[in-house]
Amino acid sequence: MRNDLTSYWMPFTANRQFKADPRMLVAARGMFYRSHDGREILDGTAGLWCCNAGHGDPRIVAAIQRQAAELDYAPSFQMGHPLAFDAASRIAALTPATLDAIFFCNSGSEAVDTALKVALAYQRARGQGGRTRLIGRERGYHGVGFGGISVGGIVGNRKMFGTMLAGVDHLRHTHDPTRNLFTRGMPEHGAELADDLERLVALHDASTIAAVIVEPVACSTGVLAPPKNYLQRLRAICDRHEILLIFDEVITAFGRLGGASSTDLFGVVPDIMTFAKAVTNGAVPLGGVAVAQSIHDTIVDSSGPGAVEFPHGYTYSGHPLACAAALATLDVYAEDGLFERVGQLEPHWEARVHALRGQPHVADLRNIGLIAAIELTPRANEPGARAFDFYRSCFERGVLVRATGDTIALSPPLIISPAQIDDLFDTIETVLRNLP
Ligand code: PXG
Ligand code: PLP
Repeated sequence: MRNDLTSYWMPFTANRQFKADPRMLVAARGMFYRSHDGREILDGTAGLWCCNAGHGDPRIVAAIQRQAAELDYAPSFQMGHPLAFDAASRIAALTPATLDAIFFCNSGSEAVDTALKVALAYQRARGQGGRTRLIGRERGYHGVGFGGISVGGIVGNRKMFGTMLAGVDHLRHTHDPTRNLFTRGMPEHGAELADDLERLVALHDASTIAAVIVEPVACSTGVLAPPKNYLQRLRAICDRHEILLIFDEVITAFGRLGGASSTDLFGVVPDIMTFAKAVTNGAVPLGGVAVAQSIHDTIVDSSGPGAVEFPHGYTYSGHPLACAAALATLDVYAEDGLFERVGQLEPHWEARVHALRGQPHVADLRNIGLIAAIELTPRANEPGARAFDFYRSCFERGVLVRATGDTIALSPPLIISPAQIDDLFDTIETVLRNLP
């Protein structure tokens, strides 16, 4: 390794362990990364859940190259450029029919902060300024901004950072291994866990609650699909109490579940949804929120002429390169039928996932869309260690997976072939059989 590794403080990484034994990726094409030692690595995670069209698609590369030469940057405040409007229209056409106002930022974390701020601004604009409370859910991941960790429910991401936002509360999570082990798709049991919102309404009163934010499928915590009817029930309770429902679709949006958003699969329409990651195939950072037109109109119409109606935005909101990448990416998804491909691959995917039942260390298996989780039995007094060894061993054998806690998450690019699904699971079986 030629590089000096000292200066780069790596995100969500065991820095000392990594720097003692680094894993570097130097190139990528299609389904494969190339490692610094020249090996082809099958991408079982679409990078970090973003590269749904695989790597280096020439149509996306060309669009970014063209845009960099044409207009590298344009101020985002009090100024526009055509591609930002085009990208917003294109995204609005893919999100649920009522979500037509698109606000751009640069990441999922910023999208979450933006969504929470839209919710607060809306409640105030409609004369409900007392509704300042935000409700998240245990085990939720909403990025790393102060808003996101406040509504998030992963203790390791919260405990170092003090009191965060005030007035946040959390719903119970939906994982119930006593009733829902080895679930294919949505768990049968647990719709009633949505009623936990009624507990929080009884505790705080609805007049203090602005919004509830959940991931339709909670991915980072280990892939938890919503129990059947859970999201419908949550939607109904929000409606009853005039609480906004925010879906954090940073992972689920644009293909992962076989549709543009989770609404295409679950049929539940949020008031606000976030997106990031796959919107540009990961090639240029871009995040955003899709907001109900009525929410947008209430905020915008509540201030006088000439006023900045929503004092929020980023230097790089609607960045030209990101918008070019988004437009090209969404074209590729449509041209190549990649959302539909998920439905075609799913039976084989699900069969290979659940064929792992009975292998050493396998405590649970879950799948939905082109996502799977392999939950391992943890080693005594060493949480996460077995899954991390599994991840390293897969990497040595030429397969990239993701370890979170003692769960292995899989989310390959949607271009994966059935034969590559077999390669992925053949390697996983070998690793499981040899794992201490
Ligand atoms: N919300 C959700 C639902 C996410 O999954 C974010 C917000 C934050 O996005 P940014 O772009 O700020 O990272 C995410 C990100 C993993 C993993 O392995 C998941 C994410 C990021 C990195 C790793 O589970 N999700
Ligand atoms: N900090 C300082 C000192 C700034 O001037 C700015 C933007 O102008 C920011 C933070 C916010 O940066 P961004 O708009 O890229 O989020």
